[in-house]
Amino acid sequence: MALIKKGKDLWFFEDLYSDTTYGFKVSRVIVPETDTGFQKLMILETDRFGRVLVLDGIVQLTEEDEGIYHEWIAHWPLFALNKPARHVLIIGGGDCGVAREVLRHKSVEKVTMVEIDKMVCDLTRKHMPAVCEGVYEDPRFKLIVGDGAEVIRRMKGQCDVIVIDSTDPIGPAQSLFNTDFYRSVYDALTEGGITIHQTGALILQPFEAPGSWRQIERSFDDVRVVQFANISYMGGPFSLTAGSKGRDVFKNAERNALKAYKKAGFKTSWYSPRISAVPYPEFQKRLETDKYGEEIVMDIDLPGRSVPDAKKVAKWASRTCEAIKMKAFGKPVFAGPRLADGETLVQYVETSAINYRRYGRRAALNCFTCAYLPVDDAIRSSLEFFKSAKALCWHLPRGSFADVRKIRNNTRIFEFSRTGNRGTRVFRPRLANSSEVFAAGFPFFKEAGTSEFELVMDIYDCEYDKISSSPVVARWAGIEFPRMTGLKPVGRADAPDFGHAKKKTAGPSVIQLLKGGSNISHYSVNWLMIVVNVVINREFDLEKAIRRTMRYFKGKHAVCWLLPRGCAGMNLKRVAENTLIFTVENR
Ligand code: AG3
Repeated sequence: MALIKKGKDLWFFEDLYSDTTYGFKVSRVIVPETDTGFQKLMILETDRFGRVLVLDGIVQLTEEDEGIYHEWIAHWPLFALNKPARHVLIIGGGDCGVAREVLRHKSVEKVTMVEIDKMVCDLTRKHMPAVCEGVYEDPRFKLIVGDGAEVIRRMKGQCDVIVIDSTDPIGPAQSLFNTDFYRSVYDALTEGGITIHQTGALILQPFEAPGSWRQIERSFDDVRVVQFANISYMGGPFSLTAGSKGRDVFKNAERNALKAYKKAGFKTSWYSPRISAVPYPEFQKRLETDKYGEEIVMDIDLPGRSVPDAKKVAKWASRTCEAIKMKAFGKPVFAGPRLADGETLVQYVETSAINYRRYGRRAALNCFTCAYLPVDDAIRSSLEFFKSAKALCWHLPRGSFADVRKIRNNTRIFEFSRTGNRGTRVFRPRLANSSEVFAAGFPFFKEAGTSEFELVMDIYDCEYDKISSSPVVARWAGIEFPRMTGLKPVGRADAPDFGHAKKKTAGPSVIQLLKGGSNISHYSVNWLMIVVNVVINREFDLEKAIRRTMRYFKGKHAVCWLLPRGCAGMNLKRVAENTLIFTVENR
């Protein structure tokens, strides 16, 4: 599909996106599409851009503008260092453009390049010799043909800079975009070392840079996004994400660069130490604080004598959708029209779900979105709908990769009244140790009047294959979770495909109604993370449930909350003291 005849001219159109592309006129096909055993390679000649290297239908470089990318990805980390670089490792980069730029630094004694696909080296060397000019002749340069993810494990503490010049995280480069790989990159760096990775077009690949950021953030001491724009990589601003070993490395990056550049004694065409390393600081700020979603949890008293049935609650759900400006997806899910005590009703929305269940005369409401959530509007309209005077509220930042202390601080517990709006007192949950929660005899229902509770889990670093498959997540919700907790499923797990994953708003979602409550979960395939809410009126083995769930999805780290539900009217401070936040590691 990449090459198309237009009249008597031959045109190339890039295959990367299904709904947008760019193209150029080809004057000659130098290497017709060839299967290298790893990918499909093609080299084209154009009048405008010179020769162009294409892998799997995606433009990797053109002779005309390769300097922009190669200069930034090589010189930014090398000049940012607190010390002159001696050993540089390049993963990928078979065309040798990165190696060429790295070798211009006189301090560099050794450049090791690990390329999995030797045909990329051979064919670009033959047909685009200017890109690798001087590289193969330089005694400091060593090529290893092999898998970078494996070779790097043998290089502990040896490299000052590691440049990952890979293709996009589809095809052979997939193993270069996960946490285990990033951890081995960290281990291979010397103290004060820097790694840098190409992480895609900011706007056209909206989850790539944030995804890599979150993974690099977990393994490295500091993170930066470096941006540039060229012609080859369609889509305006393009990102490189860098990680440092050591806290203070990037702090001095600009100053180091100005000094080292002056001393280096060579000129660059595109890179400059005078351009701020972070041309879009607001974008970086957003990455630092971003979260996957947010949730407002409300406990309200139901006035009057009658209790709402499913029809009425479905109306609340659709009102809530209006209030928070979210489209409802599909029909509400519930066990029976009467909506008996402890029974849940769930309405999927564009990016996640809102739900209701009732215990006696109290209702436990949750409203979760993976987009901006107008919290006050959600509460106000719910109070209005049920004619309830007051809501006890927990506002939770979900899937925020920050430290648990920061997550605790961003968790707010407060009251909200129909007439007086938000109460002025705001409390935080208590930071607990998992061993306290997992101890035998942990009091679930310590507070008089609470007979149900909620376990909220955000599990990070899960395995892609586990969380992207609807049958696999449905099996966890419908069979494994009831088995590990002894909670009784009501009906089967509901895991419809609304195309969230494809649209990249979120992953699949799953509902399992339980006897006395429910288990609702959402899966973020882009951030390798899942969020789970279990509201229930009986105890179960928390440690078993959390650890086994982490094991099932191969998750490595979890941030959990435990909320006492159904305590509207209880002293707010006591509610906060009984609301716990804790982490669980599974390394
Ligand atoms: N490697 C990075 C190509 C990225 C293309 N991706 C994209 N346009 N989203 C280039 C190899 C050059 N040495």
